[in-house]
Amino acid sequence: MVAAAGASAFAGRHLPTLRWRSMITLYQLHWSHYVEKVRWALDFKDVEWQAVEIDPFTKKQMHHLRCRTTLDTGRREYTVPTIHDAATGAVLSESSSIIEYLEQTYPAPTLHLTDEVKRWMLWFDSTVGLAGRRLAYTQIALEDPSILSGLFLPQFPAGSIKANVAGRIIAGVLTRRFRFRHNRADRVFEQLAQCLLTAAERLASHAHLVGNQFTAADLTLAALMRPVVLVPYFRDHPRLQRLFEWRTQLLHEHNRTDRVGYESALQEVRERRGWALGAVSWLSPIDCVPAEVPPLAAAHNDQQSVGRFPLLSGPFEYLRLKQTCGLRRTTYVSGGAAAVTLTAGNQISRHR
Ligand SMILES: N[C@@H](CCC(=O)N[C@@H](CS)C(=O)NCC(=O)O)C(=O)O
Repeated sequence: MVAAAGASAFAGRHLPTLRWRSMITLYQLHWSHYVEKVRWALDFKDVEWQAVEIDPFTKKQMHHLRCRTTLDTGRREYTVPTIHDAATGAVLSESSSIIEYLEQTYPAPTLHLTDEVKRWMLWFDSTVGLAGRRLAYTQIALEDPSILSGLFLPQFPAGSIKANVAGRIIAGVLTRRFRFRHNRADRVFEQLAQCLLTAAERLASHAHLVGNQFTAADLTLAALMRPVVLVPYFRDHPRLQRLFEWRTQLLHEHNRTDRVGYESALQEVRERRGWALGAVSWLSPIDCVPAEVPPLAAAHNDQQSVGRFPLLSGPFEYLRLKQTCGLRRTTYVSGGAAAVTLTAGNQISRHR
């Protein structure tokens, strides 16, 4: 289901023949949208790289790097993307810091890292990246958790009992890690809508977010929107259709793969069943006023500690999520907003 699932080393585009010349090692979970942001920057700058797929549970491939990120909770953890540049000895995590490093070390072609571009990047990292991940995982956990074992435990054959049970346990652990049960209280939909609608407003009259050329801000938005496509509330949002088109066009121009395994897997399930969890019970139509891009000093990261016994507490969290998530079934129509009925505002009205 997932390309290269289970591989311990995942080839960059110049491997394997040029492995000995590789300059940058990219530590990754291949499905991470933050990782895709860095892969895209590396390819754009035509820097040679190789990827190391990490174990998502132990992250043991990264332990020698001693480069951890500080989460919003204050905990310090290994995160991907992290790079090691053999040419300079630099080791860095945080996708936007990595892009700044690449821009300084490999300046051409440029990603135009002006202060304005950096502000957009950090806002997208802290909003589109986090909220998109949280809401897409919520959808998968509730619609078909076995897809999660395809990502985290690819050695379990798809469709097997093991994969189904493991998927539910992972769904529980992720529920704790990303606070799925608090999506409403944390106003995750609203924050994501405001950021995307602000970008959409700018892109309605410009081809790029900043200036007249492709910058790291465009790259960041297009890469980090990938999980958002899985969330029907946004996928079918009438004021975001042009933004999705802009993204598709940009991916096409830059030869980026548009779809990863978990996305196709969920789409297949939705098409087979004919429904998705597409309606959000508590949301009134979002009449978003575009925001100013906030001046952030660093990207937020909302990952939480999963506690001491996540395998025991996870299933209870998952059951409670199912009871309280507030998502309702809507008819699933593949291919976008065209066939969707909407109320006067933005809320999808196809309850079954
Ligand atoms: N702000 C960071 C976010 C990085 C991040 O959260 N990466 C996730 C993968 S999407 C991760 O490393 N997760 C490891 C874990 O959950 O333990 C960036 O821009 O690089």
